[in-house]
Amino acid sequence: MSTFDLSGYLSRNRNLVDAALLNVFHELDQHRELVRAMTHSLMAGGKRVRPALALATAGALGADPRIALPASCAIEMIHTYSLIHDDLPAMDDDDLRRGMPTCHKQFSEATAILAGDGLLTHAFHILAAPGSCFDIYPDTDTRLILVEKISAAAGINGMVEGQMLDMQAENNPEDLPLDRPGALAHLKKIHRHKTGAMIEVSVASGAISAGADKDALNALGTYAENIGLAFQVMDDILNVEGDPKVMGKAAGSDALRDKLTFPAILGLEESKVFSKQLVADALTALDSYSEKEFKKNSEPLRAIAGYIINRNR
Ligand code: GRG
Repeated sequence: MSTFDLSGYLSRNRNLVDAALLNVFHELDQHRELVRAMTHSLMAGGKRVRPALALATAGALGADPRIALPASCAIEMIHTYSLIHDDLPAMDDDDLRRGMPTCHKQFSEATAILAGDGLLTHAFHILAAPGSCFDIYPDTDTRLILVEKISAAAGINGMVEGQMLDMQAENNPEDLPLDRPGALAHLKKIHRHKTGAMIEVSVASGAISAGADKDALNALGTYAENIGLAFQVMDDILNVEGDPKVMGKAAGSDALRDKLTFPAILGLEESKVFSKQLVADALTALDSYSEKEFKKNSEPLRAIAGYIINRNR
């Protein structure tokens, strides 16, 4: 039984990331409406899971975790932009996010669109020109690789495509496969893109920032792929458990017509078993990397994998 204090670890990392983000924004005029809208959402108290993964990965490879801070901040800014745009009336039309009014509710719809655009573009600016925002940062060649990987994960073959597939599934449910294997394969495809890609690139960015070798990148890639999917399966489980209307519904084609989710295809209990199997596979992947210090140093990564399926929001 591990005695690792994950909540202390996550809270220290959150402080590190929040301080670095404040540093990034310190350079900008705080009174500008656009900057206020960006920081309203960015500093609204997200869990900072993706930065924690990047920092924990760099630490697992024996590097100073702070080397992964530029990528961590960029990824959190991109993640926040995606939430701002996802909440817009044209998408999910949500009033609350992270316990606060959504960006378009607090400001205006047009300002929220621009705040998302600002976060996305400034994320790549800080990777290209980290300047005085960070005490340490990867060399120029490494930062260029980070720009390549993070833009690929966030963009048209990653998160944006995942959002598009999700939207199409919602708007055109009649086009979805209704057989269990077909529906499951399609749902995995949506979430590998929509949620998984940014989680995978968080781990990859920590590894790349730390100068990982090929074996480490492979083992960590499999770890990240599994926890990325587990994160979404758990998100679906939490949504079902928080909604009494869906709670009693059986898995199967009727439930699938409501919304394509893991509990709708597999049922609640099998979804829980599936999420546990994904985390077990993630841990097995970490075991496959045999570098001497890695087992000890990767304790935070193991604990985060467990947290992903034991969290309550
Ligand atoms: C608009 C291009 C575009 C993409 C949006 C990620 C996304 C794509 C939409 C978010 C919708 C959603 C609730 C997805 C479920 C999984 C998920 C990404 C949850 C939010 O991430 P957390 O739990 O949130 O890490 P915090 O607030 O803690 O950062």
